[in-house]
Amino acid sequence: MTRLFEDSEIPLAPGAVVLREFASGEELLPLIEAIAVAAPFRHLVTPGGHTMSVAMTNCGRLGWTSDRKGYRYSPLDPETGLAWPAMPEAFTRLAREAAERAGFPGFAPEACLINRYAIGAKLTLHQDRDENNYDHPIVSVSLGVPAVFQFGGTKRTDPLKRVTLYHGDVVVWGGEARLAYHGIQPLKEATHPLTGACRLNLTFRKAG
Ligand code: MD6
Ligand code: FE
Repeated sequence: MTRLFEDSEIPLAPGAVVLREFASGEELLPLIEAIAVAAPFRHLVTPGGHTMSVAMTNCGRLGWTSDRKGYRYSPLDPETGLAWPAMPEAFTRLAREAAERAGFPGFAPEACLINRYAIGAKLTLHQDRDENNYDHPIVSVSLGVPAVFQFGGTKRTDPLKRVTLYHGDVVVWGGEARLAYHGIQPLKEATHPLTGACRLNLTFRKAG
């Protein structure tokens, strides 16, 4: 594969870095397809009653889910009543290697949330605060159509920076950036040879 940005690391904020083209979509996409057969993508409802535009599923011992009662990590897929599909070894390895590159050695995620964005889908500004422990980083992998990631500070009203995330980019987010507000702007019309008119994102966490 040609790697235009081989090994380039772009600091976003203290504790947050983009590793350009760190992940191989060719390896990851068939694994995501297999997970989605066992645990289909679905549009979750927020505690406020809104249906999310992003479709989600999970793999690993715990999965992130939402309904009218709140956000939580659950060992079972509420849709099927079954355990989430196991986390593929290639996922665990990628997350560990990316975290290590960013200065967080020994990362062993037990939860992988998989987000699927159609054109126009977005993720409103939020903090990731449903985990029990903020000492571990989050590793986030972008695949398919590029998206504009926005990130601010620990207050919703802090000024936002924007960066476009491309196929294969990995963001590692920890330390003092761990509780920064962030979101994804509405996906612009585009197609990617491997995913079509769609963006996929994997976020790896240690939840407990
Ligand atoms: C996404 N990502 O990229 C959504 N959260 O589709 C996130 O919400 C996120 O990229 C925490 C850390 C990194 C992330
Ligand atoms: Fe997030």
